[in-house]
Amino acid sequence: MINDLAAREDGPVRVSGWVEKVRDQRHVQFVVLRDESGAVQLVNGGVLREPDPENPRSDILVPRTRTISELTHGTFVTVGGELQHNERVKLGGVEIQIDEISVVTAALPDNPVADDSGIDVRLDWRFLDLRRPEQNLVFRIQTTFLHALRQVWVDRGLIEIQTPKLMASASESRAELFEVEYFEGKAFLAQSPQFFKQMAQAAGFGGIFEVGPAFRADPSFTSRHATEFTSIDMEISWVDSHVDVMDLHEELMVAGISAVEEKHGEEIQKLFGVELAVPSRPFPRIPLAEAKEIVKAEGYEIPRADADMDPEGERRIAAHVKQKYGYDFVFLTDYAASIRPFYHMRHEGDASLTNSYDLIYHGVEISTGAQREHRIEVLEAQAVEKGMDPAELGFYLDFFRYGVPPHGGFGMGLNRVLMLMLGQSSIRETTYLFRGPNRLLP
Ligand code: AMO
Repeated sequence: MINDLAAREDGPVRVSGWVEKVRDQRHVQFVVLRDESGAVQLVNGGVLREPDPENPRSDILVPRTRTISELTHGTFVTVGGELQHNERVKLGGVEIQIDEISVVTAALPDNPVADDSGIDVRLDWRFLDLRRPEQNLVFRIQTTFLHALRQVWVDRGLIEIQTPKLMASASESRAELFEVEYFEGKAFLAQSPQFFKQMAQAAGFGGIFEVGPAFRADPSFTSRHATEFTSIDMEISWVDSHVDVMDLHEELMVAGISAVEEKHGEEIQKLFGVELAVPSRPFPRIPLAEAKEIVKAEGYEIPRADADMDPEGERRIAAHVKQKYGYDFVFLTDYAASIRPFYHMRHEGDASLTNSYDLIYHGVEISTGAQREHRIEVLEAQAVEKGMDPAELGFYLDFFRYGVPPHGGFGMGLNRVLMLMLGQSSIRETTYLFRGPNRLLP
Protein backbone atom coordinates (compact mmCIF):
# COMPACT_ATOMS: atom_id res chain seq x y z
CA MET A 1 0.00 0.00 0.00
CA ILE A 2 1.27 3.46 -0.85
CA ASN A 3 0.33 4.71 2.59
CA ASP A 4 2.82 2.35 4.20
CA LEU A 5 5.82 3.62 2.23
CA ALA A 6 6.75 6.45 4.62
CA ALA A 7 7.31 3.92 7.38
CA ARG A 8 9.66 1.78 5.26
CA GLU A 9 13.39 2.10 4.93
CA ASP A 10 15.05 3.38 1.79
CA GLY A 11 15.61 0.62 -0.75
CA PRO A 12 13.99 -1.30 -3.58
CA VAL A 13 10.17 -1.25 -3.75
CA ARG A 14 7.34 -2.25 -6.06
CA VAL A 15 4.07 -0.36 -6.07
CA SER A 16 0.94 -0.31 -8.18
CA GLY A 17 -1.65 2.38 -8.67
CA TRP A 18 -3.40 4.87 -10.91
CA VAL A 19 -1.53 7.69 -12.61
CA GLU A 20 -2.92 10.90 -11.20
CA LYS A 21 -0.57 13.46 -12.71
CA VAL A 22 2.47 13.51 -14.99
CA ARG A 23 4.92 16.41 -15.00
CA ASP A 24 7.17 15.97 -17.95
CA GLN A 25 10.20 18.26 -17.74
CA ARG A 26 13.32 18.42 -19.86
CA HIS A 27 15.56 16.38 -17.62
CA VAL A 28 13.19 14.88 -15.16
CA GLN A 29 9.74 13.30 -15.16
CA PHE A 30 7.40 13.22 -12.16
CA VAL A 31 4.38 10.98 -11.79
CA VAL A 32 1.91 11.12 -8.94
CA LEU A 33 0.68 7.59 -8.37
CA ARG A 34 -2.38 6.86 -6.26
CA ASP A 35 -3.92 3.75 -4.77
CA GLU A 36 -6.86 3.54 -2.36
CA SER A 37 -4.58 4.33 0.59
CA GLY A 38 -2.80 7.45 -0.67
CA ALA A 39 -0.42 8.95 -3.23
CA VAL A 40 3.32 8.96 -3.86
CA GLN A 41 5.65 10.82 -6.20
CA LEU A 42 7.63 8.82 -8.73
CA VAL A 43 10.71 10.33 -10.32
CA ASN A 44 12.55 9.45 -13.46
CA GLY A 45 15.77 11.35 -14.18
CA GLY A 46 17.27 14.30 -12.42
CA VAL A 47 20.18 12.12 -11.28
CA LEU A 48 23.62 11.65 -12.81
CA ARG A 49 24.56 8.18 -13.86
CA GLU A 50 27.97 6.76 -13.04
CA PRO A 51 30.23 7.77 -15.94
CA ASP A 52 30.89 4.85 -18.23
CA PRO A 53 34.54 4.82 -19.29
CA GLU A 54 33.61 3.24 -22.61
CA ASN A 55 31.05 5.85 -23.33
CA PRO A 56 31.91 9.45 -22.43
CA ARG A 57 28.31 10.61 -22.91
CA SER A 58 26.93 8.25 -20.27
CA ASP A 59 27.24 10.68 -17.36
CA ILE A 60 24.23 12.49 -18.68
CA LEU A 61 20.95 12.65 -16.85
CA VAL A 62 18.83 9.50 -16.96
CA PRO A 63 16.82 9.85 -20.16
CA ARG A 64 13.15 10.69 -20.21
CA THR A 65 11.02 7.79 -21.33
CA ARG A 66 8.15 7.94 -23.77
CA THR A 67 6.26 5.43 -21.64
CA ILE A 68 6.06 8.06 -18.94
CA SER A 69 5.40 10.97 -21.31
CA GLU A 70 2.44 9.12 -22.76
CA LEU A 71 0.85 7.96 -19.53
CA THR A 72 -2.76 9.08 -19.41
CA HIS A 73 -4.61 10.05 -16.27
CA GLY A 74 -6.08 6.96 -14.66
CA THR A 75 -3.78 4.44 -16.31
CA PHE A 76 -3.00 1.61 -13.92
CA VAL A 77 0.74 0.88 -13.69
CA THR A 78 3.18 -1.22 -11.73
CA VAL A 79 6.47 0.38 -10.82
CA GLY A 80 9.76 -0.96 -9.52
CA GLY A 81 12.29 1.47 -8.10
CA GLU A 82 14.24 2.84 -5.18
CA LEU A 83 12.35 4.31 -2.27
CA GLN A 84 14.03 7.45 -0.93
CA HIS A 85 13.04 9.57 2.02
CA ASN A 86 13.21 13.23 1.12
CA GLU A 87 11.84 15.89 3.46
CA ARG A 88 11.35 18.30 0.58
CA VAL A 89 8.73 16.06 -1.01
CA LYS A 90 5.40 17.36 0.26
CA LEU A 91 3.56 14.19 -0.60
CA GLY A 92 4.39 11.95 2.36
CA GLY A 93 8.11 12.84 2.54
CA VAL A 94 9.15 9.99 0.21
CA GLU A 95 9.64 9.46 -3.48
CA ILE A 96 10.48 6.54 -5.71
CA GLN A 97 13.22 6.69 -8.34
CA ILE A 98 11.80 4.64 -11.17
CA ASP A 99 13.80 1.67 -12.44
CA GLU A 100 11.02 0.17 -14.48
CA ILE A 101 7.42 0.96 -15.14
CA SER A 102 4.83 -1.18 -16.85
CA VAL A 103 1.33 -0.33 -17.90
CA VAL A 104 -1.19 -2.86 -16.61
CA THR A 105 -4.29 -1.26 -18.13
CA ALA A 106 -4.19 2.03 -20.00
CA ALA A 107 -6.89 4.66 -19.53
CA LEU A 108 -8.45 6.42 -22.51
CA PRO A 109 -6.96 9.90 -22.82
CA ASP A 110 -10.24 11.80 -22.58
CA ASN A 111 -11.11 11.33 -18.89
CA PRO A 112 -14.77 12.36 -18.69
CA VAL A 113 -14.56 13.51 -15.07
CA ALA A 114 -12.71 16.74 -14.40
CA ASP A 115 -12.21 18.51 -11.07
CA ASP A 116 -15.05 20.89 -11.89
CA SER A 117 -17.49 18.33 -13.35
CA GLY A 118 -21.09 18.66 -12.19
CA ILE A 119 -22.76 15.98 -10.10
CA ASP A 120 -24.58 14.38 -13.04
CA VAL A 121 -21.37 13.80 -15.01
CA ARG A 122 -19.72 12.49 -11.86
CA LEU A 123 -22.58 10.08 -11.23
CA ASP A 124 -22.54 8.91 -14.86
CA TRP A 125 -18.88 8.00 -14.32
CA ARG A 126 -19.20 7.05 -10.68
CA PHE A 127 -16.31 4.55 -10.73
CA LEU A 128 -13.94 7.32 -11.78
CA ASP A 129 -15.52 9.78 -9.36
CA LEU A 130 -15.08 7.32 -6.50
CA ARG A 131 -11.31 7.30 -7.08
CA ARG A 132 -11.14 10.79 -5.63
CA PRO A 133 -9.74 10.65 -2.08
CA GLU A 134 -12.72 12.42 -0.49
CA GLN A 135 -15.16 10.01 -2.10
CA ASN A 136 -13.09 7.06 -1.01
CA LEU A 137 -13.07 8.52 2.49
CA VAL A 138 -16.89 8.68 2.60
CA PHE A 139 -17.10 4.91 2.32
CA ARG A 140 -14.31 4.26 4.78
CA ILE A 141 -16.21 6.49 7.22
CA GLN A 142 -19.40 4.58 6.49
CA THR A 143 -17.60 1.33 7.31
CA THR A 144 -16.28 2.73 10.59
CA PHE A 145 -19.66 4.19 11.55
CA LEU A 146 -21.57 0.98 10.89
CA HIS A 147 -18.92 -1.08 12.64
CA ALA A 148 -19.28 1.08 15.78
CA LEU A 149 -23.07 0.73 15.73
CA ARG A 150 -22.83 -3.02 15.26
CA GLN A 151 -20.40 -3.18 18.18
CA VAL A 152 -22.97 -1.54 20.48
CA TRP A 153 -25.75 -3.82 19.27
CA VAL A 154 -23.67 -6.97 19.52
CA ASP A 155 -22.42 -6.04 23.00
CA ARG A 156 -26.05 -5.68 24.07
CA GLY A 157 -26.99 -9.04 22.59
CA LEU A 158 -29.10 -7.77 19.67
CA ILE A 159 -29.51 -10.08 16.67
CA GLU A 160 -28.79 -9.00 13.09
CA ILE A 161 -31.51 -9.92 10.60
CA GLN A 162 -32.15 -9.57 6.87
CA THR A 163 -35.76 -9.02 5.95
CA PRO A 164 -37.31 -9.54 2.51
CA LYS A 165 -37.47 -6.60 0.13
CA LEU A 166 -40.32 -8.08 -1.88
CA MET A 167 -43.59 -7.63 -0.05
CA ALA A 168 -47.29 -8.25 -0.58
CA SER A 169 -48.37 -4.92 0.94
CA ALA A 170 -47.20 -1.43 1.82
CA SER A 171 -45.60 -0.87 5.22
CA GLU A 172 -45.53 2.92 5.13
CA SER A 173 -47.56 5.35 3.01
CA ARG A 174 -49.22 3.86 -0.08
CA ALA A 175 -48.19 6.95 -2.00
CA GLU A 176 -44.51 6.04 -2.13
CA LEU A 177 -44.84 2.44 -3.15
CA PHE A 178 -43.03 0.72 -6.03
CA GLU A 179 -45.13 -2.00 -7.59
CA VAL A 180 -43.39 -4.78 -9.50
CA GLU A 181 -44.71 -7.62 -11.60
CA TYR A 182 -44.52 -10.85 -9.65
CA PHE A 183 -45.29 -13.86 -11.85
CA GLU A 184 -49.07 -13.79 -12.33
CA GLY A 185 -49.58 -11.10 -9.72
CA LYS A 186 -47.83 -8.11 -8.25
CA ALA A 187 -45.47 -7.37 -5.40
CA PHE A 188 -44.16 -4.21 -3.74
CA LEU A 189 -40.61 -3.18 -2.93
CA ALA A 190 -40.15 -2.79 0.83
CA GLN A 191 -40.32 0.83 1.97
CA SER A 192 -38.95 -0.22 5.36
CA PRO A 193 -38.46 -3.47 7.30
CA GLN A 194 -41.08 -2.17 9.72
CA PHE A 195 -43.41 -5.19 9.86
CA PHE A 196 -40.64 -7.76 9.87
CA LYS A 197 -38.60 -6.10 12.57
CA GLN A 198 -41.72 -6.07 14.72
CA MET A 199 -42.25 -9.73 13.82
CA ALA A 200 -38.91 -10.46 15.48
CA GLN A 201 -40.38 -9.14 18.73
CA ALA A 202 -43.32 -11.52 18.41
CA ALA A 203 -40.81 -14.26 17.62
CA GLY A 204 -39.04 -13.66 20.92
CA PHE A 205 -35.77 -12.32 19.48
CA GLY A 206 -35.68 -9.43 21.95
CA GLY A 207 -33.59 -6.83 20.16
CA ILE A 208 -32.75 -6.86 16.45
CA PHE A 209 -31.07 -4.65 13.91
CA GLU A 210 -30.81 -4.52 10.15
CA VAL A 211 -28.82 -2.45 7.68
CA GLY A 212 -30.39 -2.84 4.26
CA PRO A 213 -32.04 -1.24 1.26
CA ALA A 214 -35.36 0.59 1.43
CA PHE A 215 -37.34 1.80 -1.57
CA ARG A 216 -39.56 4.86 -1.88
CA ALA A 217 -41.37 5.86 -5.06
CA ASP A 218 -40.76 9.48 -4.18
CA PRO A 219 -40.63 11.62 -7.33
CA SER A 220 -38.86 14.54 -5.65
CA PHE A 221 -35.45 15.82 -6.68
CA THR A 222 -34.40 17.21 -3.30
CA SER A 223 -30.92 16.86 -1.86
CA ARG A 224 -32.19 14.46 0.82
CA HIS A 225 -34.41 12.02 -1.08
CA ALA A 226 -33.51 8.92 -3.05
CA THR A 227 -35.75 6.22 -4.46
CA GLU A 228 -33.48 3.60 -2.89
CA PHE A 229 -31.48 4.26 0.26
CA THR A 230 -29.79 2.30 3.02
CA SER A 231 -31.93 2.07 6.11
CA ILE A 232 -30.46 1.39 9.56
CA ASP A 233 -33.19 -0.22 11.60
CA MET A 234 -33.44 -1.32 15.20
CA GLU A 235 -36.28 -2.79 17.23
CA ILE A 236 -36.13 -3.69 20.92
CA SER A 237 -38.50 -5.45 23.29
CA TRP A 238 -39.48 -4.47 26.81
CA VAL A 239 -39.54 -0.72 26.35
CA ASP A 240 -41.56 1.44 28.73
CA SER A 241 -41.95 4.09 26.04
CA HIS A 242 -40.17 5.74 23.11
CA VAL A 243 -37.78 7.27 25.67
CA ASP A 244 -35.99 3.91 25.98
CA VAL A 245 -35.55 3.86 22.21
CA MET A 246 -34.19 7.43 22.19
CA ASP A 247 -31.72 6.55 24.96
CA LEU A 248 -30.23 3.72 22.95
CA HIS A 249 -30.44 5.73 19.73
CA GLU A 250 -28.30 8.52 21.12
CA GLU A 251 -25.83 6.02 22.56
CA LEU A 252 -25.44 4.63 19.05
CA MET A 253 -24.91 8.09 17.54
CA VAL A 254 -22.24 8.94 20.10
CA ALA A 255 -20.48 5.60 19.54
CA GLY A 256 -20.62 5.99 15.75
CA ILE A 257 -19.42 9.57 15.64
CA SER A 258 -16.67 8.98 18.24
CA ALA A 259 -15.31 6.09 16.21
CA VAL A 260 -15.38 8.15 13.02
CA GLU A 261 -13.76 11.12 14.74
CA GLU A 262 -11.03 9.00 16.25
CA LYS A 263 -10.17 7.17 13.05
CA HIS A 264 -10.81 9.79 10.37
CA GLY A 265 -11.09 13.16 12.18
CA GLU A 266 -7.92 14.60 10.66
CA GLU A 267 -8.73 13.48 7.12
CA ILE A 268 -12.28 14.83 7.45
CA GLN A 269 -10.85 18.16 8.49
CA LYS A 270 -8.40 18.13 5.60
CA LEU A 271 -10.67 16.89 2.81
CA PHE A 272 -14.06 18.26 3.86
CA GLY A 273 -13.03 21.18 6.08
CA VAL A 274 -15.32 19.81 8.79
CA GLU A 275 -14.47 19.65 12.49
CA LEU A 276 -16.43 16.60 13.58
CA ALA A 277 -18.07 17.23 16.96
CA VAL A 278 -18.72 14.24 19.22
CA PRO A 279 -21.96 15.02 21.08
CA SER A 280 -22.50 14.40 24.77
CA ARG A 281 -25.64 12.73 26.12
CA PRO A 282 -28.51 13.29 26.54
CA PHE A 283 -29.45 15.17 23.36
CA PRO A 284 -32.06 17.92 23.76
CA ARG A 285 -35.64 16.57 23.50
CA ILE A 286 -38.49 18.89 22.59
CA PRO A 287 -42.14 17.94 22.02
CA LEU A 288 -43.15 18.79 18.45
CA ALA A 289 -45.90 21.19 19.57
CA GLU A 290 -43.38 23.11 21.65
CA ALA A 291 -40.88 23.16 18.79
CA LYS A 292 -43.52 24.70 16.56
CA GLU A 293 -44.16 27.38 19.18
CA ILE A 294 -40.43 28.12 19.38
CA VAL A 295 -40.03 28.63 15.65
CA LYS A 296 -43.27 30.62 15.56
CA ALA A 297 -41.98 32.92 18.29
CA GLU A 298 -38.85 33.36 16.17
CA GLY A 299 -40.93 34.43 13.18
CA TYR A 300 -41.67 31.26 11.21
CA GLU A 301 -45.05 29.58 11.12
CA ILE A 302 -45.30 25.95 10.00
CA PRO A 303 -47.69 26.13 7.05
CA ARG A 304 -50.32 23.80 8.63
CA ALA A 305 -50.85 23.53 12.35
CA ASP A 306 -51.55 19.77 12.16
CA ALA A 307 -48.60 19.16 9.83
CA ASP A 308 -45.18 17.69 10.37
CA MET A 309 -42.25 20.09 10.67
CA ASP A 310 -41.35 21.22 7.17
CA PRO A 311 -37.66 21.46 6.14
CA GLU A 312 -37.52 25.16 7.00
CA GLY A 313 -39.02 24.46 10.44
CA GLU A 314 -36.43 21.72 11.00
CA ARG A 315 -33.65 24.12 10.08
CA ARG A 316 -34.97 26.75 12.43
CA ILE A 317 -35.50 24.53 15.44
CA ALA A 318 -32.02 23.08 14.87
CA ALA A 319 -30.54 26.58 14.78
CA HIS A 320 -32.38 27.41 18.01
CA VAL A 321 -31.06 24.28 19.71
CA LYS A 322 -27.53 24.89 18.45
CA GLN A 323 -27.55 28.43 19.75
CA LYS A 324 -29.19 27.68 23.08
CA TYR A 325 -27.67 24.29 23.95
CA GLY A 326 -24.75 23.92 21.51
CA TYR A 327 -26.09 20.65 20.03
CA ASP A 328 -26.17 19.53 16.39
CA PHE A 329 -28.83 16.96 17.37
CA VAL A 330 -32.36 17.38 18.65
CA PHE A 331 -35.13 14.86 19.25
CA LEU A 332 -38.56 16.19 18.37
CA THR A 333 -41.06 14.08 20.28
CA ASP A 334 -44.75 13.30 20.73
CA TYR A 335 -45.98 13.74 17.17
CA ALA A 336 -49.69 14.05 16.50
CA ALA A 337 -51.37 10.72 15.69
CA SER A 338 -52.78 12.34 12.55
CA ILE A 339 -49.30 12.53 10.98
CA ARG A 340 -47.92 9.22 12.23
CA PRO A 341 -48.44 5.67 10.93
CA PHE A 342 -51.12 3.44 12.44
CA TYR A 343 -48.59 1.28 14.29
CA HIS A 344 -47.34 4.06 16.59
CA MET A 345 -48.53 3.79 20.17
CA ARG A 346 -50.63 6.71 21.32
CA HIS A 347 -50.39 8.51 24.62
CA GLU A 348 -52.18 6.96 27.54
CA GLY A 349 -55.13 9.31 28.05
CA ASP A 350 -54.58 11.44 24.92
CA ALA A 351 -55.03 9.49 21.69
CA SER A 352 -54.20 12.54 19.61
CA LEU A 353 -50.47 12.20 20.44
CA THR A 354 -48.02 9.35 19.86
CA ASN A 355 -45.04 7.92 21.73
CA SER A 356 -42.80 8.86 18.87
CA TYR A 357 -39.90 11.02 17.78
CA ASP A 358 -37.84 12.27 14.88
CA LEU A 359 -34.11 12.82 15.27
CA ILE A 360 -32.82 15.98 13.59
CA TYR A 361 -29.10 16.33 12.79
CA HIS A 362 -27.71 19.62 11.46
CA GLY A 363 -31.26 20.74 10.68
CA VAL A 364 -32.41 17.67 8.72
CA GLU A 365 -34.50 14.66 9.81
CA ILE A 366 -32.34 11.56 9.87
CA SER A 367 -34.61 9.20 11.73
CA THR A 368 -38.10 8.29 12.88
CA GLY A 369 -38.69 6.18 15.96
CA ALA A 370 -41.54 5.15 18.20
CA GLN A 371 -43.01 2.78 20.69
CA ARG A 372 -45.32 0.44 18.75
CA GLU A 373 -48.89 -0.44 19.57
CA HIS A 374 -48.81 -4.08 20.69
CA ARG A 375 -52.48 -4.51 21.74
CA ILE A 376 -54.28 -6.12 18.82
CA GLU A 377 -57.69 -4.47 19.31
CA VAL A 378 -56.13 -1.01 19.50
CA LEU A 379 -53.78 -1.70 16.60
CA GLU A 380 -56.57 -2.96 14.38
CA ALA A 381 -58.75 0.05 15.20
CA GLN A 382 -55.89 2.42 14.41
CA ALA A 383 -55.28 0.69 11.06
CA VAL A 384 -58.96 1.03 10.14
CA GLU A 385 -58.94 4.66 11.25
CA LYS A 386 -56.05 5.29 8.86
CA GLY A 387 -58.02 3.76 6.00
CA MET A 388 -55.96 0.56 5.83
CA ASP A 389 -57.46 -2.76 4.94
CA PRO A 390 -57.10 -5.17 7.89
CA ALA A 391 -57.46 -8.10 5.48
CA GLU A 392 -54.36 -7.00 3.57
CA LEU A 393 -52.53 -6.55 6.89
CA GLY A 394 -53.70 -9.93 8.21
CA PHE A 395 -50.24 -11.48 8.36
CA TYR A 396 -48.94 -8.50 10.36
CA LEU A 397 -51.89 -8.28 12.72
CA ASP A 398 -51.51 -12.00 13.48
CA PHE A 399 -48.16 -11.24 15.18
CA PHE A 400 -50.15 -9.53 17.92
CA ARG A 401 -52.65 -12.31 18.49
CA TYR A 402 -50.16 -14.65 20.15
CA GLY A 403 -48.49 -12.50 22.80
CA VAL A 404 -45.94 -9.85 21.98
CA PRO A 405 -43.90 -7.75 24.43
CA PRO A 406 -44.07 -3.96 24.47
CA HIS A 407 -41.50 -2.80 21.94
CA GLY A 408 -40.18 0.11 19.93
CA GLY A 409 -37.51 1.03 17.45
CA PHE A 410 -36.30 3.39 14.83
CA GLY A 411 -35.35 3.63 11.16
CA MET A 412 -32.51 5.91 10.11
CA GLY A 413 -31.27 6.88 6.65
CA LEU A 414 -27.56 6.07 6.49
CA ASN A 415 -26.90 8.26 3.44
CA ARG A 416 -28.48 11.26 5.12
CA VAL A 417 -26.43 10.76 8.28
CA LEU A 418 -23.20 10.73 6.25
CA MET A 419 -24.25 13.74 4.17
CA LEU A 420 -24.86 15.79 7.30
CA MET A 421 -21.86 14.50 9.21
CA LEU A 422 -19.55 15.55 6.37
CA GLY A 423 -21.28 18.84 5.57
CA GLN A 424 -22.21 17.66 2.07
CA SER A 425 -24.93 19.36 0.07
CA SER A 426 -26.58 16.23 -1.30
CA ILE A 427 -27.25 12.60 -0.49
CA ARG A 428 -25.80 11.85 -3.94
CA GLU A 429 -22.33 12.48 -2.49
CA THR A 430 -22.76 9.86 0.21
CA THR A 431 -24.56 7.10 -1.68
CA TYR A 432 -22.45 4.50 -3.46
CA LEU A 433 -24.79 4.47 -6.45
CA PHE A 434 -27.57 7.01 -6.20
CA ARG A 435 -31.05 6.13 -7.40
CA GLY A 436 -33.53 8.90 -8.15
CA PRO A 437 -36.53 9.46 -10.39
CA ASN A 438 -34.29 9.92 -13.44
CA ARG A 439 -31.32 7.80 -12.48
CA LEU A 440 -31.09 4.03 -12.82
CA LEU A 441 -27.55 3.91 -14.22
CA PRO A 442 -24.86 2.86 -13.67
P1 AMO B 1 -39.40 7.06 7.82
O1 AMO B 1 -40.32 6.90 6.67
O2 AMO B 1 -39.41 8.37 8.52
O3 AMO B 1 -39.71 5.97 8.94
O4 AMO B 1 -37.93 6.73 7.34
C1 AMO B 1 -36.87 6.65 8.28
C2 AMO B 1 -35.67 7.44 7.78
O5 AMO B 1 -35.27 6.95 6.51
C3 AMO B 1 -34.72 7.99 5.75
N1 AMO B 1 -35.50 8.16 4.50
C4 AMO B 1 -34.97 8.47 3.32
N2 AMO B 1 -33.69 8.67 2.94
C5 AMO B 1 -33.47 8.95 1.63
N3 AMO B 1 -34.44 9.03 0.70
C6 AMO B 1 -35.74 8.84 1.03
N4 AMO B 1 -36.69 8.90 0.09
C7 AMO B 1 -36.04 8.55 2.39
N5 AMO B 1 -37.19 8.27 3.06
C8 AMO B 1 -36.83 8.06 4.34
C9 AMO B 1 -34.80 9.25 6.57
C10 AMO B 1 -35.91 8.92 7.54
O6 AMO B 1 -35.81 9.65 8.73
N6 AMO B 1 -40.62 2.51 9.59
C11 AMO B 1 -40.23 3.88 9.97
C12 AMO B 1 -39.11 3.87 10.96
C13 AMO B 1 -39.46 3.32 12.33
O7 AMO B 1 -40.41 3.81 12.93
O8 AMO B 1 -38.75 2.40 12.78
C14 AMO B 1 -39.84 4.64 8.72
O9 AMO B 1 -39.57 4.08 7.68
O10 AMO B 1 -33.56 9.43 7.22
